Amino acid sequence: MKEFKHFINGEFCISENYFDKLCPTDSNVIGRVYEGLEQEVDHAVNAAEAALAGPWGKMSLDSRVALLNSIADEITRRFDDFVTAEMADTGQPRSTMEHAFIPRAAANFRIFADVVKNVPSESFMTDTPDGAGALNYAIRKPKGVIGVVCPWNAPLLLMTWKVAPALACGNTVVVKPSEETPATAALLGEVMQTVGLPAGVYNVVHGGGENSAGAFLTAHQKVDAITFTGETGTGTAIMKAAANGMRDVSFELGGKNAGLVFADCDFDKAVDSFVRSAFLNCGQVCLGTERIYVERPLFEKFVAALAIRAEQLKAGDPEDPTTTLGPLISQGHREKVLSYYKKAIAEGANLVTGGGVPEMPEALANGAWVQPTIWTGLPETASVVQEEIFGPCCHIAPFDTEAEAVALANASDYGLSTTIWTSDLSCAHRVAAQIEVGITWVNSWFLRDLRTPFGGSKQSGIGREGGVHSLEFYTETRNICIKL
Ligand code: NAD
Ligand code: 6OD
Repeated sequence: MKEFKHFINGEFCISENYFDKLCPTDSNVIGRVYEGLEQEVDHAVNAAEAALAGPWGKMSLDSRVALLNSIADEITRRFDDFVTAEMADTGQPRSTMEHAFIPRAAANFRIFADVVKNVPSESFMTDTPDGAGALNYAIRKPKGVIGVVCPWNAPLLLMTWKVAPALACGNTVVVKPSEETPATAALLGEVMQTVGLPAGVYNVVHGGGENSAGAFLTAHQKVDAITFTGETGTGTAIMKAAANGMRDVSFELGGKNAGLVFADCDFDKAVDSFVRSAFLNCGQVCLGTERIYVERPLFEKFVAALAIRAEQLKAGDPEDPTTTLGPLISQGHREKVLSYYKKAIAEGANLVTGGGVPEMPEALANGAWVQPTIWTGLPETASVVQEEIFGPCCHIAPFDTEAEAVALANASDYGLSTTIWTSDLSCAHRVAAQIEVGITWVNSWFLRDLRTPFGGSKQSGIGREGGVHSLEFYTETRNICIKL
């Protein structure tokens, strides 16, 4: 049985408490996860604080950049280990890991090595009454110890999306991975040892949220800033903890993302894309589409085409190359998703496809499987249309005018992402500018340039990360004014 240990001050260690890690495909125990409490969090935060005063704090930018690139190289060298570890934790197909999620970890380290090396600093010449003037210039300083609290849906991608810029800026980190997905954060500890990252710069404490490592980390007064990806409700709890001590936060939270399909779109490409945005990772992608609005002339044809494609998805063993659909992360999450499947019917939905649990071979019968599901016919007030489900499901409704499409997309407390499908670029520009989200894709989805601002509007987040936007969060900018 595997053991998932904490990684503190450059070494793997265990603690008294532990819990079982279950495999989502069959609910068998695959490992023991050590649970960090106050003592382990304190140990990690103290190590992270001490590392700031050691060789890491004094390291030249060039050396830091070289280390980040070595981390990327080593992740690439151990690509298969990361793929296998994350497959075991999440149960998702090998192809999803190999193409969508794991390569991003190395890319995250490379991009922020480039950004931090090339970002210019700001300067202003100021007129003064004596005519000599003054020169202002800004310098960036690391914020200090960063608490990184992560979800389970794309564990390595989302964790390195925060750890890479934090380290690029000279901070140290204490990572709290999700209790559901401990493997790749621990494996990254091995990478850090191999490349010679100074002890205490990268620390991992496993455990849960409330009354566990997550809450202890975010409450710790030596944590200077907190970056979090997860549910909006958890973000609220973390923000309260961060208020104590006036610590900065960066939040990437939940979503209820809309897709808009105009009648003039490239139909086949649109359907292909919605198969991904609704069902990739078994619908457990924050940027995924759970509400689709289709211009009326195309509505019936679109619903029928997406239903056929949903029915063609093949749930199964993640190692089987023909598998295209994994399970949900846990039985607990399956209960939540199935409760929405029931609610949809109770609220009057027309069930187009799915709605239950697929029949699986005996070896996988106890896994957290659900069918990809499509509904139509619900009012906009239905809970299935308003609340984030985070499963392989979507509601599809027709619209008649551009203004109506915009209003429907915006009728949500969330504001993470939208995908618009049209061949009329003027329409795309007009509509995109009106949608209240952090990111809008036109004729694409999840096409990422890591230099661009990423984050959510409304209840989907606070702040932006990506490119120089990450530097804004992971550094403190100080102005120096020199009277000439
Ligand atoms: P979650 O909020 O339940 O848990 C996320 C992390 O927070 C876990 O590590 C958990 O242990 C920890 N946590 C829980 N309670 C805590 C507390 N009181 N104090 C400190 N830490 C605590 O989220 P999840 O279920 O792991 O992930 C799914 C959610 O994440 C969905 O809502 C999804 O939309 C969101 N998400 C958002 C983005 C984005 O970029 N906006 C990306 C991925 C996932
Ligand atoms: O691409 C990213 O940087 C990012 N944060 C993706 C989030 C995916 C959510 O499941």
